[in-house]
Amino acid sequence: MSTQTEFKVADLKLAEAGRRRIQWAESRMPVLMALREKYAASRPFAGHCIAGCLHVTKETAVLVETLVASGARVVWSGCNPLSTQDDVAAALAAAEVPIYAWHGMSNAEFYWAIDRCLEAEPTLTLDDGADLIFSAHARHQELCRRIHGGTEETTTGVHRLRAMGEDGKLLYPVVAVNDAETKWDFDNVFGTGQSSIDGILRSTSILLAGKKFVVAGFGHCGRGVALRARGMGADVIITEVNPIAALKATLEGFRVMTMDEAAAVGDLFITATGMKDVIVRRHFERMKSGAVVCNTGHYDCEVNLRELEELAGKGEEIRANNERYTLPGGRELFVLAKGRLVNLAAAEGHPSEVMDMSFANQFMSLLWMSKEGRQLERRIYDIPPEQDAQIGRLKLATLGIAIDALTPEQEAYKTDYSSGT
Ligand code: RBV
Repeated sequence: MSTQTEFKVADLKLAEAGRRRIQWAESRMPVLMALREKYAASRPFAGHCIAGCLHVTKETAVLVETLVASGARVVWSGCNPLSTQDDVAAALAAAEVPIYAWHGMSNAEFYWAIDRCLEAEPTLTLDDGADLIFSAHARHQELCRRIHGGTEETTTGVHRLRAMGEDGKLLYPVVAVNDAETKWDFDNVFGTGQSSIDGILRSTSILLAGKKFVVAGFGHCGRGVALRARGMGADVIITEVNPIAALKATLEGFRVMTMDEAAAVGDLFITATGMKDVIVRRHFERMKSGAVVCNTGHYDCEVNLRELEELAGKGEEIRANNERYTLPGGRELFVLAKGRLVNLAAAEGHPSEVMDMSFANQFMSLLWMSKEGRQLERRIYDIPPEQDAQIGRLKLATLGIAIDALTPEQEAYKTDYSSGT
């Protein structure tokens, strides 16, 4: 074993604290740990190098170490400048994982870290937001010819990669992990719901009960946040651009209005849209003094902070992950986590229990691609329903929950078009 693993983290002395947090996550991720146990002997990833670009959290560390235990060489960078948990990064570096990630890295350092991972000549890539795939395509095309495939963790990344695939620009196949039922119906809804509220509370400690809580976007993530905020007694308002999503929100009992209307009434705003410029100058101009603004979408362009700075100058940090902007006339607005993912920057990201299923999907998708070799088409692949069902069954078993099974007669009845009423 090399004792000279290259890495760049904030402070290696944090490794012990990081290790304790990783152990805590392991105790809450039984599906991933079962996969680790299952593949530790056969080491199916032997000979593969997996480059990952995904939030460096305690849950991600459990995934990384499961891939290593299954025979892979793994190199890692964070997928967001503010989401790296420095103690976890230190623990991975101490365990000889080449990792290039620290909290607060600049944009230039972010791409520097990705390039370090690509220089390791991966055969598989794992993304959250597709920055690694985009970088490989833009700056390391020769490498793309050797990569068997990649995976993508999040909605925004999948949207962009599907567009790239449709334009015939993908140089290697990608599995859309985000679109697995055992991912987006749980991670995106319950993970985002809880962790976003967690980030808001850690950075503000406000009372949610009675607050006008504006959620922009009623997709999986926005719905998750809306449900949890309502559960805490907030008066939740939804803004949407999609008529079906707006109707769903209405029939789930939420008030729906435009952002122009909501801007004047909201106490707290959270964007979960995947779209840029959802909250812009004219909205800031209408907001009440004291309003809190944050984002839980993948990129930091949903809240246009440049336009806020044009109105109010630079923000002043008044507590961790909370900056005050004072507008002419004295009105104050508060922005959390610099408009980046509030759940990962101001809290710890999604709870381990949901990441267990998301990362089991990551593991199994990478395993499938490693077996298929270079013969797959250069397009986006969906998770096969059997994989979803298998992960669902495993998760239920770890929760000690039994379900019924159809009899053969019932199975036949499902498709029996002659049985009538
Ligand atoms: N996410 N990861 C975590 N605790 O490791 N929390 C959230 C974690 C992922 C989640 O799967 C989502 O799709 C993505 O972060 C958004 O960047």
